[in-house]
Amino acid sequence: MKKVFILGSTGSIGVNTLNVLSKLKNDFRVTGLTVNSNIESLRGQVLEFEPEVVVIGDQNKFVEFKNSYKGKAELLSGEKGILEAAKNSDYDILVSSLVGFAGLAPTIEGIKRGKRIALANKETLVVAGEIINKLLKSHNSEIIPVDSEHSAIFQCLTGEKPSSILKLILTASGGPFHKKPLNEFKNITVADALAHPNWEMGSKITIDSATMMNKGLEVIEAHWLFNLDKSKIEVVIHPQSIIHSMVEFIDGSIKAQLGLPDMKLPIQYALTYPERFNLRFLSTDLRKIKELTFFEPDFNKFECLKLAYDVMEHGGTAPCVLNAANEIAVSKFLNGRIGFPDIPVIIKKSLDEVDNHNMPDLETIFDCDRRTREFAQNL
Ligand code: MN3
Repeated sequence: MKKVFILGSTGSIGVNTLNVLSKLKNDFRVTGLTVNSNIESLRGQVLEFEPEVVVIGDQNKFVEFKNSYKGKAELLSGEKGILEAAKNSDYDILVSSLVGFAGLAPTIEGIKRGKRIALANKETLVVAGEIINKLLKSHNSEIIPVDSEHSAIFQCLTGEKPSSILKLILTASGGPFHKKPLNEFKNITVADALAHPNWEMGSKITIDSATMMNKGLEVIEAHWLFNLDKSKIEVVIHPQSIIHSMVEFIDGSIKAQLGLPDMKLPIQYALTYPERFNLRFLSTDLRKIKELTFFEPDFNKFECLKLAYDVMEHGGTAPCVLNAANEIAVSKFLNGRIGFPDIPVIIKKSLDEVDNHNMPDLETIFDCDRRTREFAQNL
């Protein structure tokens, strides 16, 4: 019986994880859940899975939940509570599915305990990849990617030698604006940007998909996860989202992983690896899909993707600045304070103005994140 702790259980990945686990109750038990403020959904989850510890980020919601809760779970609150639970509670697998930079600190607690990390929070590797890789080694912990592209590559690489890899090919749906001309980007509304053609996700990652920053973050994530130079990581637009990513080997062979765009598959694989468990309702009928097409990404139109490649060149805290500025820019766009084309502008200005530190330690990264947010907020 494997014990699972879920960071962010009412988000899109968290809900899908519980969905998967509800059918694997003979092999897995949920021991911990954390949410930010959605205590309405949390109540049902707690009733069904009876975790030992529950953390609620928002203080008011914590009090509200505590006053009506009659179960036996230990209740904690705030960022401190999340860290404490990640540090001390009982689990074998940490599902890291908080949104953004907030996922970093609790994920590190899981790594330091030598646990398996089912990683959906790509920002952890984007801002602190080098440090994370060192910690994984010294604490004998492992990351199994949940991000569908990285799960695909991970599956393609099973049984292969690193020296056989020619390049990784990350597929991207292209988002809702793949065909829209650049001069119309200024008219894009929040509703337009939130209408993703293939995937149902939270609002932050959906906007990231529309700007293609999501793919940029994934290139950086792949760089650290698979220890490959950025020159060996390519992006190809594949609007059907059936091929989740590919690996080309030195003999010209390309391996791809295919399936319907449903996060349950990569989530379950990260939990059960190296085993595969039944998930047959996800069976893909290629005769119905008929067509798989591919295009080159337009780096002029999707500047965020280019910026992500650029920060890998600079290294140091540049990816942290990119990520923090992007989080602020996306929230400003969602609040109607800036236009869609302003997102890369804010990121560029932040990269120009916030100073870069080489070989940062964790403290430097937290400081860089704070300073960048402040700077981007005031733009
Ligand atoms: Mn992805």
